[in-house]
Parts: sequence; structure tokens; C-alpha cells
Amino acid sequence: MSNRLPITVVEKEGILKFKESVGGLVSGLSAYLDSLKSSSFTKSECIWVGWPGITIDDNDAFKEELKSRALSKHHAYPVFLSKKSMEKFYHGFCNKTIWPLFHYFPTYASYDEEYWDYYKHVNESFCDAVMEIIRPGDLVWVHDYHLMLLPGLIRKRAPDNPVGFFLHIPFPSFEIFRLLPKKWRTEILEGILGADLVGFHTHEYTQYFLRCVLRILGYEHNMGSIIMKNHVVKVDTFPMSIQFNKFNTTANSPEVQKKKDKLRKTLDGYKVILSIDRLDYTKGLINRLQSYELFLEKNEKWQRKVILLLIVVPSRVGVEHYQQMKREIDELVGRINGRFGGIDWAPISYQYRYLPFSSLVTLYSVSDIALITPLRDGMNLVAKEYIACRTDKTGVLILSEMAGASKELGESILINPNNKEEVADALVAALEMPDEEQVRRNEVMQDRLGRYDVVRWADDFVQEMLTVREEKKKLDTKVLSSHMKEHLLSDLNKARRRLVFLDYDGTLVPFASSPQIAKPYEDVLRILKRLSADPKNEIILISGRDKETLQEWFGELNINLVAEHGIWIKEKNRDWKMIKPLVNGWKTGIFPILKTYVDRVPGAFTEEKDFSIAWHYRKADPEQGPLQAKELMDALVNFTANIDVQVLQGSKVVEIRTAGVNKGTAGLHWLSRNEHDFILVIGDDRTDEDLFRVLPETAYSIKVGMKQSYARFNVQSHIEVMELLEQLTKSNGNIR
Ligand code: GDG
Repeated sequence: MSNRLPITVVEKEGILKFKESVGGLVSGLSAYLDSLKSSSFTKSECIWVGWPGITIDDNDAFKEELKSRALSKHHAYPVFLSKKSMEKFYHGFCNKTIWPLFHYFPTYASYDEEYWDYYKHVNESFCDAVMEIIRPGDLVWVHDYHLMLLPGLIRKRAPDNPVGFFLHIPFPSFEIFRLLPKKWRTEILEGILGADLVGFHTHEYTQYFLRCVLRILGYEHNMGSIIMKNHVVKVDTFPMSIQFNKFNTTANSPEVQKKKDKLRKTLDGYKVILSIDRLDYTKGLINRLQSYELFLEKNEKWQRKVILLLIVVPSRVGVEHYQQMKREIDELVGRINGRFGGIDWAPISYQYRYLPFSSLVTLYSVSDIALITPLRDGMNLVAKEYIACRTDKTGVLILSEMAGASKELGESILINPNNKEEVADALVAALEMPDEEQVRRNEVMQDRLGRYDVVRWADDFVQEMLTVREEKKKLDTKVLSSHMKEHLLSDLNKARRRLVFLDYDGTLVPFASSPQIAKPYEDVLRILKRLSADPKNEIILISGRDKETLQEWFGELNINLVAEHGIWIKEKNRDWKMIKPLVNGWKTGIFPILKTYVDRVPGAFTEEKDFSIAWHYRKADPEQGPLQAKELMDALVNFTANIDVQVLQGSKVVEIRTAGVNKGTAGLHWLSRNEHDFILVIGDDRTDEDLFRVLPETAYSIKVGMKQSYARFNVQSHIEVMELLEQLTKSNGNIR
């Protein structure tokens, strides 16, 4: 699914005509789809969903005809959009808000509520369209910035179909992305996260996206995987490539050979510099021309020896910024040609038009230098195409470090496009570069591009999408299903003596910003009271909290309590006792370190217990907190190497505690009696894993949160735990 279909429909005197669309996305994906058709391994059918390039407002017969011809001849399914939608959605939100912002031109961005409304509306229309054709097992791949809300919309309506999303333009840093109004930026991120797999061209864009997700939505990731409520999203880097062989073989074809010979005669003796882009302010055309002017000014000896072939491809015609830029380019070309040229030589040969494929390849083949200087570019396929067309392996690529392609084409001359001196000097270096050096550089780049072509790119993406789904399935099987719940209840009913361990924070109540706020609700106390009233039940509340707090909150109940992750135990109707003799002299040495981290991280605080100290960062900045926690862990592990303590990271907390005691050892206090024929353990934290690990296989262990665990089952949140416990109280006629 992409904004534009690979075909563009035009209407001429009542007749619909279909022609191929152009651009990197279309040619790349078409190559992949062709490869699927010819592959003997896969039997897949593909349908491309998108806008057909024409607005048909009130002619249903036309729409029907277009639909059936597009589907039967081109495997394309059109999404019809009104003129007004195209105006507000495409020219508006896409190209006046997202495009400038994501390319670091915030001053060009407009924030118009109506544009946003249309953006949402059009994304919904795309969703409606795909719902008309989607079947079970179909895989959906959504492309680019026009459709960022679509993955989320599809997930809502077809949750079983895998969805991928790829962004072809840069994903900006947090400071830029946050310029979007709060509601928009949240919905955009949530929309993208509806996908199973999210792909970007470069590692930087991937990191920026993950950072925005953390800072705006508060979701952490583990090696690019984000665990959402009902699915896992993998965020990864897939640098888009080109059809290397197509460019390489076309460059060698007789047709291009003939064109090359002709052009070489015209350009006889001149060193040729090629510049080719769509007309767009992101492509850095003005600074490129100014740099070329500076080069001519500084290097008289190169005057009359070079020609810049400037090809500007019309794009977004009619938009004011673009028209103004076109005027500027026209003027600048005129000025440079007027200033340095003569009757026999013009330093710039300028064309404002779209070239047929063979002409494009011819230009790539005859040019000694490709000068590509975007101010910001998601990838830039032109740079890769130039390298692919250099069949004799000569030629110098001068490439902006602001293009995604610069990450893979490090053997080119990389320049900062804002620095005209640097670009001018790069031109000299390129003109003077010995052939052997050119060949050495291009060989490495060709080898890389040849191996990782656009088919491999798409294949990698699709394969990873399927892998993510497989992983999700594994996680799904661990979700405590209603079927398993019935099993659990039936085992509970049959049992004569039941042992139930319950963690408190994050398990029975949600996490609060400060530990003292998380007092038990009435419901929690009521349920615990009911459960403990059944003589068959042995309830143990097993927490990391200090014994004073547990005593104050739960002392009145007829249940067992475990404090400080197992150090203190209070059996029903008895006093608190230590599980074994322990020392806590080490605390004085640790305090100063923790204090530094409290001072350094606003919002962080310490909590002191008898045999442990905790450093909480729940209220700290979501990005700074985890980073400083890692640093603190590192410092503590070194500092405590020779003392008998354990340093562990819990949920938004780093805890240092006396070694040798944990929830597992405390749990064994009851488990080792072997008096029970039903065991249930529920917890959310890493410290609960110590108990999950020592349980017999038949025990029901439940991890709260969709994270990896030793527990047999996972549930989403404390709400499900409370529902389950409520069911337990009603089971076997326990209602009192
Ligand atoms: C977006 C991102 C990202 C250009 N002029 C002619 C012509 N082209 C073809 C080129 C190339 C494609 O169009 C342009 O691709 P780019 O990557 O350079 O730039 P965008 O159009 O801005 O594309 C970009 C890309 O998506 C892919 O993810 O790299 O960063 O902005 O393939 O060959 N083709 C013909 N005649 C022309 O005059 N035949």
C-alpha cells in the first residue's frame, strides 16, 4: 500500500489511459514483485493498493471501469480520493507538514488542523479499501509518510494479518518530531506501532524513532523490540537499494552505447559533472549551484574544461515553494553561465524535464563525476544508480553526508552540502583523482550494491515480518487463555490444600510514582480477606517492601507476609522473624554513591529498608532514568565486588540487598513442606523470577506483563490479576 499506484491513470476525451508511474519506490517494489512472479519457490499473489493519480468525483461508471481494468491488468486496487482530499491531505498535511519537518525544514512546516483531519480521513479511506480485498493469511506492507496511521487502523480491523511499515524519508530527531502538536505526534507514533515490523533506511532514523517512542509514549525497547498490549513490534534498519543488474546491463546495451558515443562527441574533451534530482528544496540544488560557482571562481584552470549537466525533474508542480525555487535556479544558472561562459562554452547545460530510462542511464555512464548534495535525503537512489552504471568502474561520486546513502557509500567523497568551500574542493579532488583510485573505490561500492539489491531488501523485510509474527505466536501461547483459566479453576476446585503467593506492586495494584502512594484499594483488601477466609487456602503476600509498611497495610488480615524480597517472614498470627541471621553494615558505604545519583537525576530517590536500599527512577526523565540506572549498576557492581550483597535491577528501580536471600528462598519456606496440591504464584518483577524458578512443574505461575519469564503464563496487567482472583473467591462456593 502506498500513496501512488505503480500506474497513473489519465482521462482524455472520455477515455481512460494507463501509464507507468515513476520513482524509486515504484521501480524498486515492482522489481521485487516481478521476482516473486518468476520465483518457483513462492506462490503468492500481490495487489498494490493506492491512489490512481486521477480524481473522479462524480462518475461511478468511470470508477468501476478503472477499478476492474486496474485489477485485471495491473494487480492494482485504486483508492478514490476527492479533489479536496488530495488538496488537504497530499498537498497539505503530507507535503506542507510532514515533508518539510522530517527533512529538517521546520520553518516551512504548517500546522493546520484541517490538514490533519484530512490526513486521518484519507488513512481511513485506505483502510476501508484494503478491508474490501484482504483475506486471512494476507500480509500487508504499508509504505511511506502518507500512510503513517494506516498500520494501526489495519490492526484494529484485521488483527490477524501481519502488517509492515517502511518509511522512505528520514525519521527526524526528537527535537524536530516534538514540534508536531501533542495529539498528532502521539497518534502518528501509535499508528506506526500498529505494524509488526517498522523499517527505516538507516540506523540513525531507527534510533530516532525508538527515542521518540520512549519519550512521547514511554515505551522502552529491547534490541528494537517493543512489547505492546497485544503484539510485539520490531523496529529495524533496511537500507533500500536499486535493481543493480538492470542499470548495469542497460549501461552496456547497444542502445545506450549508441547514445553514449553521440553524447561524447558533443561533449568532446570536457569533464562532465552530473546533477540530477526532482525539483525539491531538500535536494540542495541552490547550494550545489553556488558551490559550482565558487569552484569556477577559485579554479580558473578548470574553466572551459568542465560542464555541469543539470537535470531538474519537475515535481509537485504548482506548489509555491517549488515555483519560487524553480525561479531561483533559473536565475542562478543564467548568472553563472553569463559570468563565466562565452560563445563557445557554457559552464552549465540545464534541462528541466523528465528523461526516458535509457537517457538517464546514458548520462550516468558518460559523466565523470556525479555531484549529489541534498540538504537532507532519506536514502537517495540516484547515487546508487550512478555507481551501478559505471561499467568500466571509473567515475567519482561526490555525496552529501546528509543522504541516507552516505552510510553505505563511504568510498565516495563525502561532503557537508552547507559548506560551499568543501564542495568546491571536492570537485577539484574528483577531477584530479587518478583512474586507479576511482576504480578501487567503485569496485568496493559496486560489490556491495550488487550483493544487496532491491529484491534482497524487500525480501529481507518480508522475511523479518514473518519472523516477528512467529515470535508473537510463541508469546501468544503463553498468554493465560480462558481455556487455561478454566483448567486452573478446575484444579483449584479439586485441591484440598492450596498455596497462593502474590506479589504486591505491579501485581495487585499499578505502580505509583512514589511507593507510599500505592496503598491497597478496598477491592484488594476485600479479595485478600475472602481468599484467606477459606481454610483450604494459604495466602502469602510476598513483596520487596519493608515489614513496617506491610504490617500497617495487611497486619490485620489472616495471611502470611514476606518483606524485603524474602528477608523478613511473618506467618499467620505470629511475629516477624528474619529468615536467617544477616548483616547490614554495608549500607553506610553504599549511601554516598546512591546520593550522587539522586542529585544527578531529577526525580530519582532512595528507599531504605532493613537489609536493602533501593534507588527508584520511576519519576525521572524516561530516557535519562534508564541510562543512569545502567551507569549506577555498573558503579555498584564494581564497588560491591568484595561484599556479600546483590545488585539487581527491577522495574524502574535498582536495588542493593544482602545476598543469599530472595523470594525463591523465602517461598521454599512453605513449598518445602510439601503439604499442598495446588500452587499459584503471581508476580510482575524480576525478583519474582527467583520464585518462579523454584516451583514444581505443576504449579500455576503467572507473570504480569508480556515479558519473557520463567512463569508458565503471562497476563497483561494487574487488572486481569484482580479479575482472576475475584473468580477464585467465587470458585467452589467460597462466596461469603
Ligand atoms: C524518496 C526519498 C529515497 C529521477 N529522475 C528521473 C528518474 N528518476 C528516478 C531515479 C530514482 C528515483 O527517480 C529518485 O529516487 P531518489 O531516491 O533519488 O529520491 P525521491 O524521489 O525523493 O525518493 C529518497 C527514495 O524515496 C526511496 O526510498 O531514496 O530519499 O526522498 O530511481 O532514477 N527516472 C527517469 N527519468 C528521470 O528523469 N527515468
